[in-house]
Amino acid sequence: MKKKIAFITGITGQDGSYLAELLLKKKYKVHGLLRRTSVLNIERIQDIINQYEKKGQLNLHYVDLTDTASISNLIIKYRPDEFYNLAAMSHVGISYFTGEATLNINTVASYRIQESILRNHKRCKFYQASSSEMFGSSPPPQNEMTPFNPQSPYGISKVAAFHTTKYFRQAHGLFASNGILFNHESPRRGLNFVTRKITHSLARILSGHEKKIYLGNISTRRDWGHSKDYVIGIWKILQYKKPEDFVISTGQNYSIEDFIKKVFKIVGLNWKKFVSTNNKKFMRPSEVRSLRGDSTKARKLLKWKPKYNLDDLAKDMLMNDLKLYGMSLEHAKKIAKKLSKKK
Ligand code: NAP
Ligand code: F7E
Repeated sequence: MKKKIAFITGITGQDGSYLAELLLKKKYKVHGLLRRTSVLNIERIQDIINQYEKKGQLNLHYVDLTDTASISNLIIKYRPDEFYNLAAMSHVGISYFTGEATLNINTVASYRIQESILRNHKRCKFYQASSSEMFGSSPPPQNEMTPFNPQSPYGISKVAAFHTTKYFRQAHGLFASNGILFNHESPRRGLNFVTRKITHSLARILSGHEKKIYLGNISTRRDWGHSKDYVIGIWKILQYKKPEDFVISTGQNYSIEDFIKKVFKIVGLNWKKFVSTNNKKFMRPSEVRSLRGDSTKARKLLKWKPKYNLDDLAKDMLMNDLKLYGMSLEHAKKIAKKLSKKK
């Protein structure tokens, strides 16, 4: 049987790397679209490059998402079955400073890709990485029927890309679906998202590289899952019999403070002595206070459900960061004991 061909933008990111692994295991031919950077940024996909590139099952292409021809040429040449659009300026806090660029990559690039699919290869299915940030100030629980009230340029860009996807579906008959994913994390999460900042900084504190973690508002609440579980949801959305929009979430939410407590408890350290909060640099002009997703639709129609809970996730992330600094959990606990006595 002919192997399915998938395109992934954002393959070098957290979700792109896990999704590529999943699809390669399912025998897809994967084409990763990446941007040129002055320093090669392929750390998260180095293992699959080693395993699959020579066999021709994984191909990487330089593309500029502001350049329609660079996208269209690849669609025309390889005629993908599925197109996963994961590339984005994905940091909400930074989007307040780079609003125009955020809209260009997160919204206009999505429009460009879908228009190119429509013109060149209409039977290609399209996935748009939509986000719970679109709900913004709408109170939880949020599901597919909840109104959007974005609170940041990032949220606005994702609402516009969401509607772009619906437009290509409804007006032009594309198989174009939105996955409305709530926060999801992993050992591959970028270092400046709050969960990874906490696990990574704790590893740095225990290894003597840092003294304190400086955070912003720790009272906000998020519904956190594991990226490994969520990429399965992403794939299932495009395997559904028709294009639709789905919320993917755990249904539980916790404050940032709860997450800090969980992580520090793993090594037995009192977090209050090591965390500074309400630092101006990390406060946002408008906050999304509470997100908790109702993913009943995905659980019922896609038979999707997460395996990881927040304790598993926190442990997975912390163990990885301890390892980066050459520490086992036992070793980390011993250092924590010493630090507790010192202060
Ligand atoms: P991520 O780790 O930040 O990865 C983003 C990817 O987009 C990276 O591969 C990045 O490339 C690429 N990218 C950024 N700007 C680009 C540009 N100008 N041109 C080309 N590529 C560009 O994000 P993630 O957590 O994997 O999230 C994947 C997608 O899901 C994003 O669209 C995000 O907005 C959305 N989403 C994420 C979450 C979440 O909680 N993680 C929740 C809902 C929706 P570089 O590696 O070169 O920077
Ligand atoms: O912030 C607060 C911050 O940056 C979570 C992206 O993947 O999920 C992510 O967006 C909360 C916010 O994620 C710090 O103010 C406190 O209330 O980890 P975050 P996010 O903004 O929820 C959505 C669903 C996406 O789609 C996005 O792409 O934590 N917070 N102190 C802090 N946040 C950061 N980053 N750094 C702090 O020091």
